[in-house]
Amino acid sequence: MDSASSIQARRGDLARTVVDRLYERRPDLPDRYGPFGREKCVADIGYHLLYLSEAVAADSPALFREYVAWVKVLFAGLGIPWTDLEESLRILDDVLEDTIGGETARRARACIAAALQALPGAPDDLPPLIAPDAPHADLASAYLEALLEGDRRRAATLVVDRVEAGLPVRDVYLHVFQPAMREVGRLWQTGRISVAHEHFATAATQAVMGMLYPRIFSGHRIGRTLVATCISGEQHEIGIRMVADFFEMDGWDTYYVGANTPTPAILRTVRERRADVLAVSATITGHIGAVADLVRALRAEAAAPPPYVLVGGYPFNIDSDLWHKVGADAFAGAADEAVRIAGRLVGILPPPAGEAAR
Ligand code: B12
Repeated sequence: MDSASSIQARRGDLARTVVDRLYERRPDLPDRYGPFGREKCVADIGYHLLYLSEAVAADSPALFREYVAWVKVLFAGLGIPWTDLEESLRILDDVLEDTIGGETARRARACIAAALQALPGAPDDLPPLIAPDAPHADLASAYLEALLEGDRRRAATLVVDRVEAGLPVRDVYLHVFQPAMREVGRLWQTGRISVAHEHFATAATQAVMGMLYPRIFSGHRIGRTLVATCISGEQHEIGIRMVADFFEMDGWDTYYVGANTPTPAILRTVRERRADVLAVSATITGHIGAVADLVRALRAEAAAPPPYVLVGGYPFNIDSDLWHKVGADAFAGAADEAVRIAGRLVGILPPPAGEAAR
């Protein structure tokens, strides 16, 4: 998997060429998007190219198709017609043919074609992510409401009271924090709340997770070690923190190093801790290349046998083959599944019927 594709290297130039052509064709745009519109448009096309280059490197049209569907919703919230997005992608397609050419352009254009085909039918709004009939939906909704009202104390009390009444921490993680945070993302994406709300909800949730720690760091040990990290550049850390906590609750010794960890620091930590499993999280598709680079660097180390590598996060949930393409040993879509899969990798749980372990 080649992350340093020629598209990524020429992102700035390509974005500007697309926007020049778009503004030439559309004399109405300066009035519609105002004096800063043109530069914002260059930045947007730059993002499209970042996602496109990762989709090309991973040979995954699905990644780009999902990204474009996501942009459609985002743009609807900002009052930008999806047909403007469609037009800019068509121009991008031409620009790639004219400027990049070869196999890279062919793969990129296949990704754009898949995205363009799906675009008209993709929704421009998203349904709420806390389903009323989901387990503990009442608590998840009340927790979210408290967060959106800026009432961290109420949010914490709601959760702590239910845990004291017997609700397992695992259920709080998977059925309260996870859907509430994903709903926060939907509300931001559709223009209903601000980034400040997103930051507040994150900080509050991390604080409440901290309050539950006495219940996490207790019990039996199984003599296995997990190092858990976000890939370099990645700021989304709640998901991987949940993963680490699930391992801790199952008796693993965990070493959670958090957001945006540089690759050399991850490699060193794995050595120092003699990790059995390295869990790596990436949420932003633009970081997939860095995950592949990390796995390569880990396997190239001559010393002790490398740990098993488990990956997860948003793009891995979209493309079910992506874990394989980045060279990992396995992937899991959620924290509970991650512990089961790692248990099989290290041989403390039997493989599922009909499958052999590595
Ligand atoms: C909070 C948040 C932020 C915070 C993160 C702060 C922090 N300290 O964590 C801040 C404000 C910094 C942020 C920034 C950005 N964010 Co943001 N963010 C979110 C939000 C709302 C919640 C993330 C979260 O905690 N989810 C809950 C956890 C529990 O779910 P999870 O991460 O999926 O994790 C589970 C599984 O995926 C899996 N898993 C995760 N990692 C791993 C690893 C392994 C090894 C395994 C096995 C499993 C596994 O297990 C977890 C537990 O079950 C999401 C919405 C969403 N859908 O998640 C958007 C979201 C991820 N962000 C998004 C975006 C666009 C951004 C920004 C680019 C712009 C922005 N909003 O400011 C920047 C990029 C920052 C960067 N470089 O990383 C988009 C991404 C869309 C896309 N197409 O890529 C989302 C989906 C919002 C949306 N609906 O549009 N964000």
